[in-house]
Amino acid sequence: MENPVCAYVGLGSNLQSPQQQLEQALDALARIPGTRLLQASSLYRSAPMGPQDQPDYLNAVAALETTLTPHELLDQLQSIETAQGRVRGATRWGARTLDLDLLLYGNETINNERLVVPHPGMKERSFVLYPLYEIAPGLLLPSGETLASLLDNCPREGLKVLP
Ligand code: 5RU
Ligand code: CA
Ligand code: CA
Repeated sequence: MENPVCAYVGLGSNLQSPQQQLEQALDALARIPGTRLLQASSLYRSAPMGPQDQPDYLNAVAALETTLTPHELLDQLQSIETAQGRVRGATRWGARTLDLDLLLYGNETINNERLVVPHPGMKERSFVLYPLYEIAPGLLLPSGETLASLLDNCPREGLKVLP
């Protein structure tokens, strides 16, 4: 396979059986053409950050190896969201059946109208950093920052690993 890169994807759900949504999404990630699912974190439960008038979230992070371009991978992630009933409502940051975020794509920095990588919010979000640390504790970001240093500045808050 040509130039495979490691990509990390954040998964989130707080509607319609979130645990099933995340399990189904992991299965769908494993079936993306040109892509292997290398690792998946545990599932984590937390209170909503941002707008709080919505149910608690389940989150996880997956490591993929892919020969797709970042935009091809983004297209695949969005089609999985749509297949699992994602409805884009009027409210920003509202409840959703499935949210798949491209967190990291190799060591690349991407900034265009469709895609910003590393994912802008990830450095302050415990529900991203702790699951990511579970599967990639030695990770270095394109900026040169270590994942461990980001975690030092990110309280765990109410983040719980699902039994
Ligand atoms: C503002 C602050 C807006 C943090 C957002 C999730 C944010 C969430 C999620 C949890 C959102 C974006 N809370 N809030 N898990 N997404 N726990 O996946 F994340 S909306
Ligand atoms: Ca998203
Ligand atoms: Ca998100």
